[in-house]
Amino acid sequence: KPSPDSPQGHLLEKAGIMNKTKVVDHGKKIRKNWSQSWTVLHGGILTFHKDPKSAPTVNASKTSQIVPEYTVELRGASVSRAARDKSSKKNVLELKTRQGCEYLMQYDTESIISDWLKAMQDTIRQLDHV
Ligand code: I3S
Repeated sequence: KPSPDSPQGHLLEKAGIMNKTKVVDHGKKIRKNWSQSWTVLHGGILTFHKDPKSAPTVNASKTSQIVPEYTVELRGASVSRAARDKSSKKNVLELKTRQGCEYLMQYDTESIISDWLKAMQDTIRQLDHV
């Protein structure tokens, strides 16, 4: 049953720290720039927040954690384990959007990465039906 908070019904929600980099921007390959990100999955949107370490001052670092860097619409997206040639890092996910953007997401703890993979796949599947 749709709730006021999520008009499209129940969508899984998840949040945590991830390493991420954008690799393709609207079809154009871009240079990797891995950074840590507070990552939130809510209402079919994945939001990567800015790396607090990139903040210009110590005081700004708290607020920068809540500033979105990328917002990714999961409707029509696909996510899977990245092929080995995509990164030398372990536990890497590849997220491709309908708009032709691609992101890599990585975390050293395998269980955390498999939970994110499952949550995003479930969300994408649910979005197919609404
Ligand atoms: O796929 P690539 O180009 O080997 O990715 C690595 C580079 O982006 C590298 O940066 P510079 O080429 O600017 O020095 C990064 O430091 C590495 O982390 C990238 O590779 P991994 O395998 O970590 O995704």
